[in-house]
Amino acid sequence: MSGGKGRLIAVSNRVGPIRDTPQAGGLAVALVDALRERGGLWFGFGGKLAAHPREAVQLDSFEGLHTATIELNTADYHSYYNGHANGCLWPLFHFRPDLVHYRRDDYAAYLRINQRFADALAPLLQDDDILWIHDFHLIPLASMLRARGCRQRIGFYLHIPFPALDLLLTLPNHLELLQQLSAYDLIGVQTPVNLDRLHDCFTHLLGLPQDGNCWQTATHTLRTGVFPVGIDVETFEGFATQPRAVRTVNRMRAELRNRTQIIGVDRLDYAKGLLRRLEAYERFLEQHPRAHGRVEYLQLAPVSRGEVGAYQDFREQMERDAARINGRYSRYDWTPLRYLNSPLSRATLAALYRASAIGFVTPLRDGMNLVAKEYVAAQDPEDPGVLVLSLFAGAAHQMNAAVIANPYDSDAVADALETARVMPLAERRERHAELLKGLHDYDARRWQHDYLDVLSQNP
Ligand code: GDG
Repeated sequence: MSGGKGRLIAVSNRVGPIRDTPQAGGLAVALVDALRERGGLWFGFGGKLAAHPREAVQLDSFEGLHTATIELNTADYHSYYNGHANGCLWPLFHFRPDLVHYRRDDYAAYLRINQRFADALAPLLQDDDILWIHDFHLIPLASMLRARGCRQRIGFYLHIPFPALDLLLTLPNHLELLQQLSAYDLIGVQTPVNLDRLHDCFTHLLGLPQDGNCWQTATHTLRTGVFPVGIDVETFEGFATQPRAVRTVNRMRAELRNRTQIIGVDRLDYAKGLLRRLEAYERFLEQHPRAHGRVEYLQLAPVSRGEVGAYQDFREQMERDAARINGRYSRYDWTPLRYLNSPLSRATLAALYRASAIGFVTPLRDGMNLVAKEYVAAQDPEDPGVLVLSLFAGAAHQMNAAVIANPYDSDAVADALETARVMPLAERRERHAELLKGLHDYDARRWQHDYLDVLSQNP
């Protein structure tokens, strides 16, 4: 097997768009950063569905970023993406078995789409390429590439949490999933607790012999490791301080008239804890009448996976709860909550983070959560805001200087908001400096270097 001097081939469900602002979604943002830095090819679905998709791979390049994309069959894609990936694996891996819909037909489509990826990708590969496959949509891909004779080194990175053994057992094909994972040369996860859960399954369900982070399979040595995803800190700081952003921040501050702005930014997804977050904000308003008229909560929640049933129900409930809070507390001169579903540019987002004195990030379960990191990077170090962060975001493992709260305890989250609201400047600066140092120490570059270094080394 070859080492790591060749091209980097990054593979993810969706590629691009490479010419526009990246869409909402942490994976796209992190991958573009990694490929720009290292060079190589980004392979995946290009966004065009058809009853009879073209076999040919489309190649494209823009500012040093090369892509190879494929078209997919419409019906298969829906079963694979809305069905097995987002209707079964996503809720299961986020500890929501109540929302899991497993269907054999969806799983068959998931395998067919992965076969299609393997068929299109295998002929593009050179002997010394190194492959980095991303996320739960593509778990079987390494085993399928191996079946087509590919000998390159292949790594997998899981952006979302790995479930506890008991939960994984509820998946009818859990053994197959673990065998598919064991075909990789390296599996990376976000935090040590996810690694422990993965190890538990390898030991107790596959019975693989272990030596630290090395596992002996029938064919090769599989390695595992923790590689926390970081952001490109300088670029984000740059967004927040460019003249247009500064004008947005100033305008927003003038409109706020000394009110404290709380900001939440999440794909509209039940795992992000938005319903509990609204409940906690309502609790905060109940408990702190003096804050009425003095705080405003801006929640940005671009619509995501709108074709999956669980997301539609969740969206309706969000709208009801947001309306209830405003109905209960609004005054003619104050609206306590603004709730927006349309996506914004990254530059506007950075300006909004900077204009907000509190970053409100309380997922019920999250692989990492890049919003927590972006919020910190966008702050003015002289007068920084405070991050309120869920215990169950992977980011909490690295960001101890945030105000950490349990998202299932609405009183504790309400307390955390009040702690953040009244925190003295000296403490805000101290916490921010520590958080910012952590972002620099583990940024996007470090993430991809650490991962690709291990993948390139011989076990
Ligand atoms: C997965 C894991 C892990 C959001 N709204 C807008 C917008 N965004 C951007 C944010 C951020 C990204 O989307 C969201 O990233 P997260 O990390 O919070 O969450 P997921 O999308 O669920 O990502 C997650 C991540 O992968 C990386 O490993 O951290 O745990 O679930 O970058 O800024 N961007 C723009 N407009 C918006 O309205 N431009």
